[in-house]
Amino acid sequence: MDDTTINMEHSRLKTEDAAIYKAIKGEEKRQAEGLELIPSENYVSRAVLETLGSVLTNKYSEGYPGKRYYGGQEFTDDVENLARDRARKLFNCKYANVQPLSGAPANVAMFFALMKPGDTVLGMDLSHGGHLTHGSPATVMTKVFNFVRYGMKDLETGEIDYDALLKTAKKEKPKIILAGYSAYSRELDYEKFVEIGREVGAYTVADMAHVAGLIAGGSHKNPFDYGFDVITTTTHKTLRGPRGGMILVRNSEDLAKAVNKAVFPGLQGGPHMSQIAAKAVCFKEALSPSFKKYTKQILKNAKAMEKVFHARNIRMLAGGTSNHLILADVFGSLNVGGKDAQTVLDKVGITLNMNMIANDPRKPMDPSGIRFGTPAITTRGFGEKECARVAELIIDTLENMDDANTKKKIRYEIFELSKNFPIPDSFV
Ligand code: DSN
Repeated sequence: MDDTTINMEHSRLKTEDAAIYKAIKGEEKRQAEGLELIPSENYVSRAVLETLGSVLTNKYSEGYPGKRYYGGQEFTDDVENLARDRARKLFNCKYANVQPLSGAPANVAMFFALMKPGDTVLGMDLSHGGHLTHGSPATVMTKVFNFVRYGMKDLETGEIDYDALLKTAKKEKPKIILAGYSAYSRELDYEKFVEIGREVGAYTVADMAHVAGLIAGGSHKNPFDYGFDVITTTTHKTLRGPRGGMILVRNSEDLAKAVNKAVFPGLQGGPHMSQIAAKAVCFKEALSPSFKKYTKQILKNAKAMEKVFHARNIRMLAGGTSNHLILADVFGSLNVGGKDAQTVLDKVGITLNMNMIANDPRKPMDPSGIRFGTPAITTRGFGEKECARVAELIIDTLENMDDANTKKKIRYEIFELSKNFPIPDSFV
């Protein structure tokens, strides 16, 4: 496909490392000719890509602007200051640390900034939509801190059990109450979290990785407006920036100092300056009026998909969506396992991921659910009409798993849709 704007020349790489060049070209084609529905993925602008490939990658800059351990920092200081200023403006807070390499290290640094080993965190249960780093026994943090879980009261509405949360908080006396998720499709009641946090003397921290863009664009509530102390995030999901993480502090200088120390030298060495510069570019894009429009459309598009799933009687966890993602129980509704669903949809050009659902009778490597969302296809220019059609095609595929002819027709339709909505290269 020649008309895709993510097609980059890479002429030097082509002659000097043909194997990597070939893999990149393959990935470009895969991204251009199929639909990306993994809700944590997106397409960055050409400006972000160019920044990632800049000479900033050559530089070591341990420390923070004005206080580095190596010379030659006049330009890297500018870069990091710009990234921090734009982040603070975007999320309405006093302090920003833009050095975390990604979301998991951002959470690790945040834990060490706010707690001592043995302290307790109250985090959302993974099977109710929480994140691995919020206390999954598979993570090393559970050997250092004590994680206690909370979840949904009603799986069909997604309502969080705030009474149980308060009761557990009073009993467990957590240092941190963590609000945030990676497979939950509703908005959280931040006011309630802060109320409970204040009652038991815990810090309130939001991990907004999935909804950072929705918050930046004003389409979702900002936890800081309700008194949250700290926010962690990635920058590459709805925020549509480079892979990376960030920790924001609402207004406490002491907390901001603790966060800085925990990131460097506590956890990381030299910050990745090309990533930090690319974060700054993405923040500038997210501050533009068109980004607000983009995030509103993400939500409308998810609603359009929800409508089709409702109409065709496919069970959605939490009863549907109020954000950018849907978690559908395809095993319960269509007797198709999540793994098979992911594989067959990949073949017709729709990429999404299998996912555990609450009370899942199946295993993580072949769960009952699929998780999908609208950030990337909305970047591509899809509106409600196209998203509703994609939802129909997902269900058609899963209802015709063994029908080669139907799958061939669907693959062709996806190919045509992708061609008509090339990946854009600029958002300004
Ligand atoms: N892996 C990310 C996701 O897909 O939601 C979260 O870290």
